Amino acid sequence: MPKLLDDAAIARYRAEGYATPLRAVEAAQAERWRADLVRCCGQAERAVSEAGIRQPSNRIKPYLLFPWAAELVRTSAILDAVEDVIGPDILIFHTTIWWKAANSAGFVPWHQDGTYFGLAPFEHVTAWLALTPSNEESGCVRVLPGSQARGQVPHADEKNPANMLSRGQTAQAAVDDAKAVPMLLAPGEFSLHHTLALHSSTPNRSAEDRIGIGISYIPASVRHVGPTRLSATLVRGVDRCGHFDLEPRPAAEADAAARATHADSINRFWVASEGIPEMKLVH
Ligand SMILES: O=C(O)CCC(=O)C(=O)O
Repeated sequence: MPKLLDDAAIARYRAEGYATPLRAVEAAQAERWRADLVRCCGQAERAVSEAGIRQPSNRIKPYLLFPWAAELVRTSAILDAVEDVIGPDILIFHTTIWWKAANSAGFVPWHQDGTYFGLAPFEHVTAWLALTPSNEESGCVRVLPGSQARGQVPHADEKNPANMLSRGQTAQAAVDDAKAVPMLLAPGEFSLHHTLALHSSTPNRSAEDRIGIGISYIPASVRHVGPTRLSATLVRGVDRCGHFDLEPRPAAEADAAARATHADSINRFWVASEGIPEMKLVH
């Protein structure tokens, strides 16, 4: 019995690689999280992403630093939908805050998340939660239906200062832009996309920043293929596999223990990234 998606939505996710739009929380809660996010993650170490430079670290895995973010990634409606597609034992492998400033040039080229994570098998799903309106004007995520069935396609680094992926990773595959589906989301809504689904986004031409969080959930059975032992957060069910060291939830906002956990987790991730060419300088 599915928890949030119906059978048709699950069948569509399997066939087309995505599900959208889904309601996570009411708009008022999304606005509280947006304000928390601006307060805690607003001071970027760099204002605009540049190919070849990593994301500001407090915009990566913020759920290890901030109790509000730890609550966000455990939103029951999101976990229910994730459980419907990957099963009941769920870990968070990664999370990125996607912040596109108002009227800015930043874009995300066509890519597959699975290229960079070094996870096997390809069962990871990204939940993308909108904290501001995400539409065609503000540069919402667009997905190519059915593209996950192509399997892993080659990617190449295409340097462009406006490319929001850290080294400009771009799928070297034919993409018919006319077939792209914009995943339109109101604040508090989320989409799911499969780790092999080709997706991209265009610049934000609206007068408001477009802010969303991409949360990478994996079943506990998925493992990382590199030699570095990584950490992950158990958010539902039981970890019977032990492929990752389990991360603690932050007790207080960016306290010493939370900062140490966050630094350790990201350091291990970056060490692993250096060892897997496709993961180097991941987004
Ligand atoms: O937020 C965007 O524009 C891109 C998001 C993305 O690539 C992802 O969540 O995997």
